[in-house]
Amino acid sequence: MPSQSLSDLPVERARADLARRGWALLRDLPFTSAAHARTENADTGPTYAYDEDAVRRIASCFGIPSDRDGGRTVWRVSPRTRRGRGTFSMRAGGAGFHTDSQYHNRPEDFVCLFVVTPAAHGGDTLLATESSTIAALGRHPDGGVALDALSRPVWRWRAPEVYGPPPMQFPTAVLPGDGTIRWRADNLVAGLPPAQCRAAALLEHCLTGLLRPTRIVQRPGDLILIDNHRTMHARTAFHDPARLLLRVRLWAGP
Ligand SMILES: O=C(O)CCC(=O)C(=O)O
Ligand SMILES: [Fe+2]
Repeated sequence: MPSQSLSDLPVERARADLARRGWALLRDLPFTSAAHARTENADTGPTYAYDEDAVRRIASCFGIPSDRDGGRTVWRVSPRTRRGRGTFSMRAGGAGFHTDSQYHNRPEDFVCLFVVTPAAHGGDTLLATESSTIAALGRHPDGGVALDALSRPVWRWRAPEVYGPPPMQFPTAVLPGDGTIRWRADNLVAGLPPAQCRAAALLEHCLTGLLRPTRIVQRPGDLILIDNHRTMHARTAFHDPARLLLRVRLWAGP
């Protein structure tokens, strides 16, 4: 696999992509090493080792790593629970469109997904910006009503149990109209009023049916860099227990 040294990373190009379109993709980065063939099943492809210091150094080119949830800056995203409802980073299967840390008053600014071992099949990253989400809502006859409900500061989310006691969250808007978005459907607080339930369902319908997301078929050595205020991410279904990503959330630099 061709790879570059840390000093020739295309940091400026990635920053420009991030600013212009809300995400960036860097390929063949030097944080994965020698592949180990998976002998048990020729269909699955090799697994890769990784250098956590290199991951931290690369992430730090784009911001300040956050250890707020889980107490560590580099979080392994790999299937390790059979609970179908476990948080996205701990189970196999698909993940719906969301922004990270939506349950905090101030979500981190960027999310880095470092691809160590992609799933043998599936597990692709899907990306949807705030503007493409509003455009998708606009393609539905009830989209305007939903957008009105989504723009009100009345939305709250439950924090995943694995991260400890939940933060106290002030209600906030999903689409406040300032170019940002905050969303995750499966851990909205329970007992929403009917109008909010309808808006949430319509947004999910638009995200699955009326949106043309960007799709990234992952490769070892990829860094998918996401503006967590402007772009949602999702993943397609997968089963491969060896899939491994490393997630680093970042605060924008000073
Ligand atoms: O597994 C993925 O592709 C993304 C995981 C994710 O969105 C997360 O851990 O927040
Ligand atoms: Fe995520």
